[in-house]
Amino acid sequence: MQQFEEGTTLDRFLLETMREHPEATGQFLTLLKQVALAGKLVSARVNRAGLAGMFGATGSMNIQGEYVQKMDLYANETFKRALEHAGVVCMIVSEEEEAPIFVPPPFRHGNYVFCMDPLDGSSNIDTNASIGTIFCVFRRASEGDGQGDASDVLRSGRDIVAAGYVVYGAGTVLVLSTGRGVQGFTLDPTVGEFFLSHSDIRLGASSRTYSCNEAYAAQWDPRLRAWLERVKEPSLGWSARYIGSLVGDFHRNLVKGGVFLYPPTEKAPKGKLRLLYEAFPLAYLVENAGGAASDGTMAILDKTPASIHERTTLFIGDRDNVEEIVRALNT
Ligand code: AHM
Ligand code: MG
Repeated sequence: MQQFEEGTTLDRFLLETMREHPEATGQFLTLLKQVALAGKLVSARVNRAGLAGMFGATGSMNIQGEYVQKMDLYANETFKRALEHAGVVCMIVSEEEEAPIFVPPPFRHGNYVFCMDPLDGSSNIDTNASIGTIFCVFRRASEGDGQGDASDVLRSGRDIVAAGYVVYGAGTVLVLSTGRGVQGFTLDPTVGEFFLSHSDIRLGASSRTYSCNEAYAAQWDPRLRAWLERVKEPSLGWSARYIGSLVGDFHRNLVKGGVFLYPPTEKAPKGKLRLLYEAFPLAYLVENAGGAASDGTMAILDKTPASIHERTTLFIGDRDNVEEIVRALNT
């Protein structure tokens, strides 16, 4: 694969990457460009949230039983609007909407399916901590050129053709993989363009940082608790980092190394995070960066959701750390 210099624009990166696929129709390129556009719009709004009256809840609950924040709604609408008119998707799945979203007339259906958590970590909006949009893309599996159906999304994570996230933090960074490595692009807000800033992100084999909500440890499988106690032995030199925003915690670990854990708890016996639009995209990125993602029994990408909002346990990060956790849970 062609090497790109830091400072390369996202547009140039996408165009030159697509040249390696002369059969491409341009839909995939357009889809990714529209994702970047929506990311810029949400980033601008997040930066102004306190001034624009966008802090706080709307007063309603989403289908997951969580209070909907104003920014959740804005991000959901922005990504939908950016994609539905472009003739690139036949279906969108969003954490914010119970049913799949179809392209309204008069827009054309496209060849791709877009699954997203439009604003992950939204309970952190009011605190200025990192939040983000997480997404993955499938090529449609259903026949024809009408709207998509369940076969387009209830399928193995191995069918993903692109995944990424936009993290709105101290800066806005788009992290993307189309199956060959992972690249990070930082938004320069003065010119409104994403530039390559994290070229070919690779994880080390192991790290000594864990990210989890340790307050729930008493509810975990005792074997996992024992693993945690073992790594806390001072001579091993481990450290903890956790903000409670998956995309923020994951981004830190991707850049600096670390393992993220969200095991089942009494409140969330199947895990809290969603398979299709949280675990799948991050698992795709982590595997493309040389890391691993597991639910404790199998690789996340080998799973097939039975429903679009299915939840999963998640252990994700540097390969050896994830393998060690899985071993601990199975002995
Ligand atoms: P959400 O903002 O889409 O509802 O995401 C759920 C968040 C994740 O970002 C994060 O990893 C997790 O919930 C934190 O959960 P907890 O507060 O139980 O540690
Ligand atoms: Mg989320």
